[in-house]
Amino acid sequence: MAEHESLEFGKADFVLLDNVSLEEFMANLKLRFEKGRIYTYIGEVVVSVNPYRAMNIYGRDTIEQYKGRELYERPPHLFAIADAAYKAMKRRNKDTCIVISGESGAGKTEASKYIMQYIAAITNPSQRAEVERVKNMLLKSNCVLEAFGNAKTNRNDNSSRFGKYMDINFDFKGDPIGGHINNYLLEKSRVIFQQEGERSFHSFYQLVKGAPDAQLRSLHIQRDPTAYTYIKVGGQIKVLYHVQIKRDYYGWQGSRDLWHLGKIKPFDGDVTLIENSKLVSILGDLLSTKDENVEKALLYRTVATGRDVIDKQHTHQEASYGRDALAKAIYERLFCWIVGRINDIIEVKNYDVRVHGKNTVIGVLDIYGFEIFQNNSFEQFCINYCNEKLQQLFIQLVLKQEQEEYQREGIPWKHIDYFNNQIIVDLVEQQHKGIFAVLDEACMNVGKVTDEMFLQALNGKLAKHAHYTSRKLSPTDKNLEFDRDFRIRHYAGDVAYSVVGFIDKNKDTLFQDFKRLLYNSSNPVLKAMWPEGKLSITEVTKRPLTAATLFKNSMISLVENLASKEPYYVRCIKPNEVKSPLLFEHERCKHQVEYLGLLENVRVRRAGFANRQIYPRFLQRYKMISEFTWPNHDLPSDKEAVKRLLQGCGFEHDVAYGKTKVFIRTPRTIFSLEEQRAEMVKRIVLFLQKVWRGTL
Ligand code: AD9
Ligand code: MG
Repeated sequence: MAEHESLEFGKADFVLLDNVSLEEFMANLKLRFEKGRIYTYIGEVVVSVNPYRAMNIYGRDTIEQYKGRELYERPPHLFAIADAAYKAMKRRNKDTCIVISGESGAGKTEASKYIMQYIAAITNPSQRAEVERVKNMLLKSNCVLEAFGNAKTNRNDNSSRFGKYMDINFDFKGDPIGGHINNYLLEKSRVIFQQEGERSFHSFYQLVKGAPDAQLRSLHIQRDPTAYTYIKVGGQIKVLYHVQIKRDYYGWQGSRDLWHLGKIKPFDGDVTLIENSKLVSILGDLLSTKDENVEKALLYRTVATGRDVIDKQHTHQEASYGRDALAKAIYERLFCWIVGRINDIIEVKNYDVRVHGKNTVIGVLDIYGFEIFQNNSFEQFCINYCNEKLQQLFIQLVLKQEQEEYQREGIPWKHIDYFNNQIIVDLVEQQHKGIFAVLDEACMNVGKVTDEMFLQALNGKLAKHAHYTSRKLSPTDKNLEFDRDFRIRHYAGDVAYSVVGFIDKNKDTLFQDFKRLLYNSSNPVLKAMWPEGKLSITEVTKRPLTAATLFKNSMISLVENLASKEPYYVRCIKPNEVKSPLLFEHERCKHQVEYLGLLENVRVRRAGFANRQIYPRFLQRYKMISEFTWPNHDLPSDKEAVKRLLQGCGFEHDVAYGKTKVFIRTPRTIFSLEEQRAEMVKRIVLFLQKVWRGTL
């Protein structure tokens, strides 16, 4: 427990509140926010409130203060949690992960960057060149991925539109030797459409504003972003941070392979481009393929009818659909390609486990936060489902397993209630009955299935579900404005989703003609992005997995991966809707504290134990500090020996004895045991040295 700060700043750990009530929790959170203390602990969980202003707490001097320290020795900070994860990995050879959660704009991405910076700053004291290279690449990759994967939304000016999980690999010395990034579902529909007040991905505006004239000319791009339909839909073409954009642009343009991105930029969103042969020839040039092939792919579709293969002309609507699908797919594949290139550069090389020992991992997860917009579609549905999954993981690891373990070990325990969102996770992902399953079934049907038919199917299957409703099921509900909406009661609030576009987005069809077109490009990078283009029309038979199924599978494996590591949590809170550094909107914050389950977290933590170890392991580590156990004990069991040891040290009041494990309430006790152990180890070494030298 962090106790060192003056009380003027409130309690540094919510566990120290006099009474665990929502009122006291909120009063402490507000007091600390107003005093500029944006971080507070719940045991080892960091609660962070977005300050919306530059804080002078991330510099070199602060890093030095946290390096190698125990959590409760310094004021709460992200650096302390990063250090704890690092220490656990180094001391105990454990894979750890830092899970950062909170709604859109709460500060997850910023937190993940500070954590990475901290880890980079405290490692590689001997300045090995290869390690420096890896660290550099890990840090720089952020800039590139943010340019291509972040955008201004109505919730956040720099909103992550993809999920990111980054593993950092460490060698036996604890220095970073590589890494790997997994990216999750990029919101590619943004390439062709933005809600009012929003923008497309930063990269488009950075290119238009930042690239030198000659480069733009060679890409046939004008400086004026209003010339491009796709990036002005949201009406927010104004570049927000001109200076920064220039810097960012130069940040990623250094990676010369990325340049072909520019080549797709002029892909303007007008079907008239077919009428405008100049645009077709620009596209042919930029895609390194023949003009007539571009035109044909945009206007025709090759279909197999029995043994015959014919070219069927698109209707106006089909052509528009195909053009948009192509633009989205090119951007998405480019994004994945960039991630792949970064992975090539940062992957662990030349590491021999037999020589260097096990390499361990710290994973950092920064996803898109829970979001509610004026109009919510398939993308919001996926993003919010992802947040449900992470909340479920938190519940499993922090609230549920903890309590189950006390019960299993026979430690007296009064159960603490919490809302378990598993019911909502099931509502979305359950086989046969879940929303994704119903959607997939609708997409599987031959013949024309409309979004409305999908909604009907949902209504039929889920009419009785406590977390699902729609206009049809609740006709008098004033919060459901449209017939086309269904509403989910999420852990973090109610969201009405418009079904319009669900079927198309889930099928995610891209005509094979486009894949073939790009596979046949003479640009090797483009070609490599479209391997399926190799197949001829008669060879393409297998239906690809739907977007929902792919996303669901990737979320399930993400959660499995996180659960296999020792988790550390950062819970981010957004203090207001207007990005103000001063405003603490009480109701908004209270709502987040409630849905994040923070109060329950305090209760479990407060009644619980910070540390636990099975008896033999505990003895092995600390037996040298007690005469009863060193070098061996003669007590009937390890449990008895541990009891004697702890009694002897005067820690009896701070521990409980389970069936197989000893439970220690405060970290301070562990810290003290560690100190005594270090002292004894030193003495033993000195003693042995004397014995060897024969001076004893
Ligand atoms: V989203 O789910 O990707 O839409 P995030 O990632 O939770 O969201 P982000 O980290 O992007 O939010 O923070 C939003 C903005 O808040 C940043 O652009 C900063 O302007 C501001 N912010 C967040 N954290 C800090 C901080 N520690 N110090 C200063 C901050 N400003
Ligand atoms: Mg983010």
